[in-house]
Amino acid sequence: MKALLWDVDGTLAETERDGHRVAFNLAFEALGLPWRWDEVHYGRLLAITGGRERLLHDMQSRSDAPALSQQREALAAELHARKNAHYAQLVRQGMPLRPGVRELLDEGAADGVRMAITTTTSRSNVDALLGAHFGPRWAGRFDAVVCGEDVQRKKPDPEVFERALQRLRLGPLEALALEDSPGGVAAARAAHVPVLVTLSAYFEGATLEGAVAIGPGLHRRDGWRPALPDPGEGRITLRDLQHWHALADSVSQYA
Ligand code: XBP
Ligand code: MG
Repeated sequence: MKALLWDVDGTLAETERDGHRVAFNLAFEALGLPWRWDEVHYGRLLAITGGRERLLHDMQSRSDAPALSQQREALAAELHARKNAHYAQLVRQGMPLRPGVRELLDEGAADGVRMAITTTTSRSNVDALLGAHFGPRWAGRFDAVVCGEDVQRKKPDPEVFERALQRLRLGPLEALALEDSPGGVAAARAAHVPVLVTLSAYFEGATLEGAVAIGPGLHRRDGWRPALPDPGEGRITLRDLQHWHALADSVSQYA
């Protein structure tokens, strides 16, 4: 296991429920639109990757959305730009990393494991979140940063992982992806990258297949499937990831 490939939304922080969703609603309000996305509705919309794509999808079921597709595109672009500006403000005001994330990033770096960001959110959103936590030179902590603008097809397409592996010059089995959602798992699997799932608020009850391990978060050692040989107190460590990563070779789910 030579690299960790980190998803952003839901994996590094609860940015979907507390960040993007809230920011979309602020953008609707700013443009005088009566649309509001509550937590349940937004959860359904997460099946559509990409904020602009999500807006266009939602407009299909709104009678007060513009009739012409060109107008819809323009409105989605405007809303999306505003949403990202609100999002950046929200994360600067304080958007905690999920517990155990910072510790694992630090441990991996100290141990020589390479780090990459593999997200299909916009680069400005990643910059806002990681800049708030690690300062303006946050990108120096990562050997590759692949975002929505860098791919032609967003998750669940494997392109984001393929690009990261190219940049790292690694094969898929030399990496471990960290994800929180079915779409992320599907993308990693399609790229033949072993994937571990730290379930986020929106996907706690999701059925996920093909992950090397699924658990409630990197801050605890219990509640994981498959269970660790030595559960108990404490957070998930690099050694635990290596343990699960080694299972990927033996259980042949990635063959
Ligand atoms: C997350 C997404 C994004 C965000 C919103 O992708 O689907 O669309 O919800 O960000 P990932 P944008 O799981 O790969 O991080 O508005 O920038 O699309
Ligand atoms: Mg995610």
